[in-house]
Amino acid sequence: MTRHLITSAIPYINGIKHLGNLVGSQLPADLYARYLRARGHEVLFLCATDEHGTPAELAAAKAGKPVAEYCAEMHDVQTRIADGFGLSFDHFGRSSSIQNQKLTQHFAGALYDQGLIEEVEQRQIYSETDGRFLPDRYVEGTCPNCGFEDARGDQCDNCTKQLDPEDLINPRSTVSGATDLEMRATKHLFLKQSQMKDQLDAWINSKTDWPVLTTSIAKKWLHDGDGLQDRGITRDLSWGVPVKRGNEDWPGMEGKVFYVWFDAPIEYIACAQEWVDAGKGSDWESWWRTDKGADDVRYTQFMGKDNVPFHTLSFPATIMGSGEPWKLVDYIKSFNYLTYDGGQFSTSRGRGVFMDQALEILPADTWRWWLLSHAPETSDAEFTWENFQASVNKDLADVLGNFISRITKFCRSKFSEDVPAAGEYGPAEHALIADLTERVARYQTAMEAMEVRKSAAELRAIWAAGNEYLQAEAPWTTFKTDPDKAAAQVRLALNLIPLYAVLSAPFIPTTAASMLESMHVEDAQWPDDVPAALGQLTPGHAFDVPEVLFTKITDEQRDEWAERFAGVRD
Ligand code: B3M
Ligand code: ZN
Repeated sequence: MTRHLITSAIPYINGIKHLGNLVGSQLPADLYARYLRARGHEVLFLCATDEHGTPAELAAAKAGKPVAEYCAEMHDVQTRIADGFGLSFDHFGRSSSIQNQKLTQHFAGALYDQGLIEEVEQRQIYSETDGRFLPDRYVEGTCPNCGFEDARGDQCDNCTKQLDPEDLINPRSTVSGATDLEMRATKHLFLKQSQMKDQLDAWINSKTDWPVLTTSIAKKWLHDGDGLQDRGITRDLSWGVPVKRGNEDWPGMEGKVFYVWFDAPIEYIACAQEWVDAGKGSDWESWWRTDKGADDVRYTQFMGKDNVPFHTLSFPATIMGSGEPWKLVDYIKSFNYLTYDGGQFSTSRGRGVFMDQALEILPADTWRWWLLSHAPETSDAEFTWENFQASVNKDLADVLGNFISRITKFCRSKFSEDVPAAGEYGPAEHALIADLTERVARYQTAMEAMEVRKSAAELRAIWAAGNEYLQAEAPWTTFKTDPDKAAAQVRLALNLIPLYAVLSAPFIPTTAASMLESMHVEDAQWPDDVPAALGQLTPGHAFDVPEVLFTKITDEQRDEWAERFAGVRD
């Protein structure tokens, strides 16, 4: 059994994520974590909220709250929603944790000691009233191009011209409205990634088994244009990890914090410390330090394609550059985008379904199934209400739900709520067992390879095999002439339910648990031996006919939701 470390990209704190965010990182990571646990592996599955940077400060200001308070509240909100979706994190941490602060400062110190950090003089806008340097987005004024009065320091929203803050006429601070701004010299830290280009290049080239989506993005950044650029890793914000090297102050860096993309991936490591400090585990170093046992760990990361450069280049540069024995990622599974009904999801316009809304209207398993079975793996995927309705009604209600309800009800009406004892299996039963044995092997192969859509398709085919068997053998007809044979057919069909539950649990964990509960199966095991697993409900084993597992989506609901989530146009 292998030890598996799994991380999902950590969602920004500034608001509730939409379904496109969910399917691009947290949900497939959860699928994989649940599958590996079910196969008996030791798994540490970590995620966190990404709490620093301008977006967090701006969102807090908009909410009229101190940023620390805003982040704490939003972390609770995101935790609740993650629970609602059944995301089985071993720990859901916070990048603003003290553990991450210390570790980020530690990495900066180590990189400095290795000669990989350069101090660069820059000129930047300073606000006397605010007593701070202002990032570009914190300066507004009149656009020199079109005269728009609320142009931002980085861009004019009216004419879209890219700007520098010193281009603005009558510039003012968005923090205080102050106009006593001036250009001043200041220093920033740069990580000399360019010096590590060869090392990173060799590392990426060694990853021949990675998805093309992942390696092509990494190679583009390594080789296109000017190649790998040195990267500014400090910002003039008050919210963030204060710039230090280890425990020491960094002269000239007073009042500055690390850039959010510098500290966010370090949270993957700090999160393991938070997990231990929260009393949920022990020995985080055995997961992260190759000198402390992490050599045996297989580390897999999940993320949307926009996050790939940071995980294939910047974060590995941080780790490799430190000169310390930290664990590097073994496999990066990345995703394209999910689009919404012919366009993009839009937070500002409320377009598309957001995680909290999704849970308000339907059970999590419905969303999990649709999203995973349509995961944007080889290309972007599109959410439409028609497709969602069709897939829920067909796959979940007609195929899986109907199979279970039909066979349990039939057994109750003709025999009892116990597994019938009579009859022997014939050729059709043996053929079904052989077919399922093969299908389960194929499903496992797809799951192991993290081929999400393919896994869903294999699982759906496993469900369908049960329905086809019932359709062909028709125990309700057999019963009229040969009740013993019908009893054997029912016995096998009932045994499919716990098998389906265990196989389906990574996709639809809540439903799987209630399937096992109605079949009175505690402590269900993965079917390493499918024929044996299909004999686990022995004659006389009691069960209950389950409640309706999946309710169909009506045309009225579909149309109502399509309208509700279309977004307000501005
Ligand atoms: N928070 C972006 C995102 O949520 C960013 C990921 C950080 S992963 C270290 O897509
Ligand atoms: Zn303009």
